[in-house]
Amino acid sequence: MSTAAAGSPTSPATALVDLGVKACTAYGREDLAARLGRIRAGLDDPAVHIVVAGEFKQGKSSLINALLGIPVCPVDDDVATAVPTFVRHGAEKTATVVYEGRRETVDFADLRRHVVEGAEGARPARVDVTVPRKLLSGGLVLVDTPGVGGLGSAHAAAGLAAISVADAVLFVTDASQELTRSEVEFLRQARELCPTVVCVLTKIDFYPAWRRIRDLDAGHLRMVGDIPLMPVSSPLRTRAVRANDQPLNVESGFPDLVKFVQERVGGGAAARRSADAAADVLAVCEQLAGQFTAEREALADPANAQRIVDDLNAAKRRVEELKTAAARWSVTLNDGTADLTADVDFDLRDRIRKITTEADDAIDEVDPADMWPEMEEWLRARISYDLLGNYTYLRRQATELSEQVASHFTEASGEAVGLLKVYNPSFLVEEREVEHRIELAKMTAGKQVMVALKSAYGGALMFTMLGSLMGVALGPIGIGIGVVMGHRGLKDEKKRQLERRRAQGKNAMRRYCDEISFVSGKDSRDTVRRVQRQLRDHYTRLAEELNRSTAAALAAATDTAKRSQADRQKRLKDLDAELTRLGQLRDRATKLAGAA
Ligand SMILES: Nc1nc2c(ncn2[C@@H]2O[C@H](COP(=O)(O)OP(=O)(O)O)[C@@H](O)[C@H]2O)c(=O)[nH]1
Ligand SMILES: [Mg+2]
Repeated sequence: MSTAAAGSPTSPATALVDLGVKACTAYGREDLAARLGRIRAGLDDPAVHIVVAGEFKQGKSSLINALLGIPVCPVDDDVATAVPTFVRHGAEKTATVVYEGRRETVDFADLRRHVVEGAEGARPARVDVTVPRKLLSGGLVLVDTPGVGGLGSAHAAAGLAAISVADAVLFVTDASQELTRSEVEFLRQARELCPTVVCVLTKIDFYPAWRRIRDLDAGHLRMVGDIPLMPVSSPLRTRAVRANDQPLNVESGFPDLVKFVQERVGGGAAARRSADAAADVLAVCEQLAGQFTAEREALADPANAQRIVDDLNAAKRRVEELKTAAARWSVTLNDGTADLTADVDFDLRDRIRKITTEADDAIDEVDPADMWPEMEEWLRARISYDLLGNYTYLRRQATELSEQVASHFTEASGEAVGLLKVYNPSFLVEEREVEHRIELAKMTAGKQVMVALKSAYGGALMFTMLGSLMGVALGPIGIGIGVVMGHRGLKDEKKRQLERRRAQGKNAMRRYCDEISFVSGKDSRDTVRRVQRQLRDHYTRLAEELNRSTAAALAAATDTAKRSQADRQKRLKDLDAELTRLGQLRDRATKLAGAA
């Protein structure tokens, strides 16, 4: 990983974290320095994923090519993109086809062969492409997703799943007609999963009535929430770039889109990362300052020194409890994980049960011989949406669990800090501070869950998972009407055969649903386990940090009794200097956390 360049959007945060590391090292707290080191590594890796989603043939691949000014993603009139393509910055054009478990470098010019529908051989999970383009040099990654006819399909859910770990979504719809109901529904779900969603209206060069469509779409978007709409034309942009024609470029609508991508998306992601980093620096400052504050107060007010030591002893016992296996946070985490597993499993079963009932009812109404392809398509779409619903549920519940665990720490450490506050109201500011701490705790709590989820899916793996699920065949259905039909009882025979087809159809649906239940049940149990591990490691480290901080405060406060008068004055001066320095670091961190 390269070091974030000076002048990058996260460089103020990097500088702040570096100062924090210096402070931790100076005070002998390599545990806190290590924590900030991990944060810094995160800042150094600025990958910001923009997923380009939308229905089949709306112009997703063309949009990426026009944005970059070079043909990267294959655009075709009759063949669809079948594999997600990740386009990153690189010194040279390269293309790597990623299969489950192996990677294969291919000729850039040959890319098309691998990403379109119907390519021979094993279907790759994704394709990684690098191109030397300035737009991407800050870490932007554009993800071209497979399109399919009708967003109600399995691919749409795969797209949504990728969106759940994306930094932004460019939703592409062309100006041939207003947003359909399924498109609006997709946007609604994307909005819940991703902080930044923008709707791009393509082909405005081709549809003269695009302004009317734009206005209609804007109306739909207002119902969904804060989603900007940007009309563009990819061919105009391509021509403008080739001819270096500024007015034409403006007409293409791309300057606004580029600005949005750079500022709102790139800037937004950088701001979130910076705020996360600042939150950690603040937490570290608090732990470092606690020690000095206690010592300072004991020195300044020898009559009270014993009481301070007693209080710190009590605080020490409280945070020591955080380290034991019987700690309440640990119980909350273990019980919560068991509940989460059961709840997510129940949610999945409940969804599948409803689907099965619906499918059975539907089959009773029709002759599967006529309707089977439609039923298959319906079932796949329905299941993939419910799988995603199940995943969203998991994510929400896991975040809540992490917040519950965090609250035990806010309580224990809050009490410790609150205790010190009594002696020095000037340093550890007002009540507002408490709310601020809870906000920060929540922020870190949610972040831990996302870290666990992202490490598992990495955006592309989710595609593969859903993709392979969708590959489960429903199996052929015997369509033997009239084959074994005798001359007698023709009507009865027809009825009997219809019943048999219905039973076969129901069976096939059940088998498919069982398979889905099994595979995704296992997947979500694994995911919950990963979340638990992440939370356990994070909060175990935090417990250890708090223990060291409290122990250091106690030792320092106890030592004050041994100091001579002259020594005391000198030490007081030193401590004031340290606290001022830490106060400055805190102020910087607060400002940065607030700026986001
Ligand atoms: N006139 C015009 N055609 C476009 C535009 N964007 C895409 N197309 C065409 O629409 C078709 C589908 O585009 P493609 O990028 O493959 O769509 P995707 O399936 O969403 O990736 C292709 O024939 C493109 O040339 C546009 O802005 N204007
Ligand atoms: Mg495409």
